[in-house]
Amino acid sequence: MQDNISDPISTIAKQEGGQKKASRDLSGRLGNMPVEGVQGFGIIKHHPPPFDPVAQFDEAFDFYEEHGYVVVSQLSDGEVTALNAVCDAFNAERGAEIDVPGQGQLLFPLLNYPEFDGTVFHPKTLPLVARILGGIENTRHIEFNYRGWQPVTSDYGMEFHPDDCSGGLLTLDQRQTRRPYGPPDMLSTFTYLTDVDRTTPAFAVVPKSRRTHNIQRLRDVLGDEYGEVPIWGPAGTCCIVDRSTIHTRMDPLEKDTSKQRSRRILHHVFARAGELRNADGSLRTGNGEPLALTDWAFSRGLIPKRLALSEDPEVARMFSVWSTRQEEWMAAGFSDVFVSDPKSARGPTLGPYRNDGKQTLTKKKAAARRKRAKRKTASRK
Ligand SMILES: O=C(O)CCC(=O)C(=O)O
Ligand SMILES: [Fe+2]
Repeated sequence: MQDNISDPISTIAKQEGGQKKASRDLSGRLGNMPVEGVQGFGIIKHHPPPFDPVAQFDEAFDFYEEHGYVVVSQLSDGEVTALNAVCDAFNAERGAEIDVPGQGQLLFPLLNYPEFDGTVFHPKTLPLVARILGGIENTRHIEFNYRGWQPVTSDYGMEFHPDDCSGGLLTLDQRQTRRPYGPPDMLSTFTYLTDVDRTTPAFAVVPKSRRTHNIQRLRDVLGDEYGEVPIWGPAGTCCIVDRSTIHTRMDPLEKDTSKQRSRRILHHVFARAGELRNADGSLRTGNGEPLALTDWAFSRGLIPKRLALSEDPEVARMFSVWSTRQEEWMAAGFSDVFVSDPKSARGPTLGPYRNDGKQTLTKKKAAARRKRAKRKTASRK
């Protein structure tokens, strides 16, 4: 079977086997801060103008396949205005309750804000998302978060990183060696609700990085082709990206904080369901998994009744990947008290927040939970 993605890192990785790592080749997040005081190497490159994902469907898909990301125009001005009005309301209502240290404002709109449901099924992006994931029948929604950032009070200096792909089930080695590479296991869409340019932070990607987690090695391999690409565009612009592509929230290039502006972003994560086999016949792992639970984000990944039990079969299928926490919530009759997370609430906060990040899962418990979730997901496919 031919490989469909030829990022150079995948061929280099084999040749390097057994060689000693260069000392600067630290893995993980530390390895992605090679230059003091700079995010990445500071080698800034630019993406072409956003594609119209309907009129330029094939071109947008081809660009994605080559680079691991693509930028498209998604929301209309009317949609941006309407969604921002909802965000204004929940920001005013929740205040500091949704301020997460180091993260800015974080809200999970899926549970109580049906106003955003259309962004999951958006006609501009869903067909392209589905094509990348190998068909709408294999496309599942697993997370939705809203993030707000303000100059000075929000954090600066996020490291370049891949988002942990497949809840840690897919190792770097598997990502580097599987043939064919695509379709990916997970795909993110980042949609801007505010204009993004050099005065704001920008979602930024390292093209062709989906098969590594270290930008130093990638730069060695790509040479002059290596670049860090801030996604700039008007509100309504959307970046569709392999979840394992290396990315960050790039600080505003404008360093005078009095000239910096705030930014709002919507982040959806889709997973590929169904079975895929490698060229050698072995079963590919990592597909269709719910995201691992984070304690400070208790309502992350929960799906409300109107979607999980929708009578519309296409909606129900889209929301059919359930974590064990989801099953516990359903067993509790979708009770508000069970969620108790201001980061997904609407209206006045009910009772104490039971999952404020102080509770920690032991490693053993977390592993058992993942194993159970895996078994359940597999039995539903
Ligand atoms: O806010 C951004 O631009 C990127 C955030 C990020 O890395 C993430 O949500 O995984
Ligand atoms: Fe990330």
